[in-house]
Amino acid sequence: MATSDLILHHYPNSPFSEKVRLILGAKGLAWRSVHIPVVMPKPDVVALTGGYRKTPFLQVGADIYCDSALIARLLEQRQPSPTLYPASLPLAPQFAQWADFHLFWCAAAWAMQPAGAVAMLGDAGPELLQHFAADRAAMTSGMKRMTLADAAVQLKTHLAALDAQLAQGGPYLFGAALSIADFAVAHCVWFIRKAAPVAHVLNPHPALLAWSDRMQAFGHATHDDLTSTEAIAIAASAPGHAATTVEPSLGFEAGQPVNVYATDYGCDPIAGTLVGLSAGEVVIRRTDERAGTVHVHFPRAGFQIKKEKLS
Ligand SMILES: N[C@@H](CCC(=O)N[C@@H](CS)C(=O)NCC(=O)O)C(=O)O
Repeated sequence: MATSDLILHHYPNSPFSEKVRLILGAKGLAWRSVHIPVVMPKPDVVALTGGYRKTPFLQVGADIYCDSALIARLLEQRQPSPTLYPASLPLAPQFAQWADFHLFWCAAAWAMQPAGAVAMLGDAGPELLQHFAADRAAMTSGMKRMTLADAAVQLKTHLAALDAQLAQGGPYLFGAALSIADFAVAHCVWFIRKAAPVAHVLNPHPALLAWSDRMQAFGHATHDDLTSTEAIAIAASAPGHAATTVEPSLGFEAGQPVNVYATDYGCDPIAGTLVGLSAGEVVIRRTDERAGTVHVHFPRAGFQIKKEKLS
């Protein structure tokens, strides 16, 4: 197998990783796989991302792409077919944002109710379950988490709407054209299906289940394994970075020290020097003892940039 320069840092049970794995599958892009820890601490993750702790992220040499929405756009550049952004569906990315937040948190609260969590985390044991719960509580400390009662009623409403949409013929959510919206919903449904004891919530929705089978049939494309130490060494020895510029009139200047924050959860600041900015992306340069000089990329939507002194 030809070695790919696309390195996905992920873990098997991660829904947003499944979203990216299925996109890699649909596009037939070979990749390299680094398994990362499910909970903090994640020293090898932080060496590359500078503090972004969410899963997944994608590495290409010394460029680090955070957030599945941005990773999807990079993969689209690499392999435009099948497109994730058909011209006939201009609202697909906005719909995907809804699924990645609202549908995801309903699905997560439903799937991680005690019976589902035990099935998902399996042989983890009570200590690990507790550690997992404390880790996720810290990650979402600024956010109002859904109760199971909230999630149950909202999830059922969303699932019924998705099923009714697909029952119009599909084969994809918005008809003949596959789009990023399909992948953003697919990972939420996949997560519920993995939580087998509570997956019955999907049973009244045959069109949704058949579509989920179709999405999973894209598979994950060919990939081989890499250790996080090897991935860090690849960053350290990379010859340079992807070209990037700070566009004018967006409120910031190249070379400014900034902090970048996710605005929903996992909002830890990532400090660096601004080297790239557009309507779609913010890029900072930072240096790590082991990884060397890396460029960390974030989507502009869902992230805040603040001019601040480097700490
Ligand atoms: N907006 C992010 C969300 C990523 C996300 O929430 N991932 C979950 C796992 S699927 C996570 O980071 N959980 C905490 C962790 O893995 O440490 C994206 O689209 O990539």
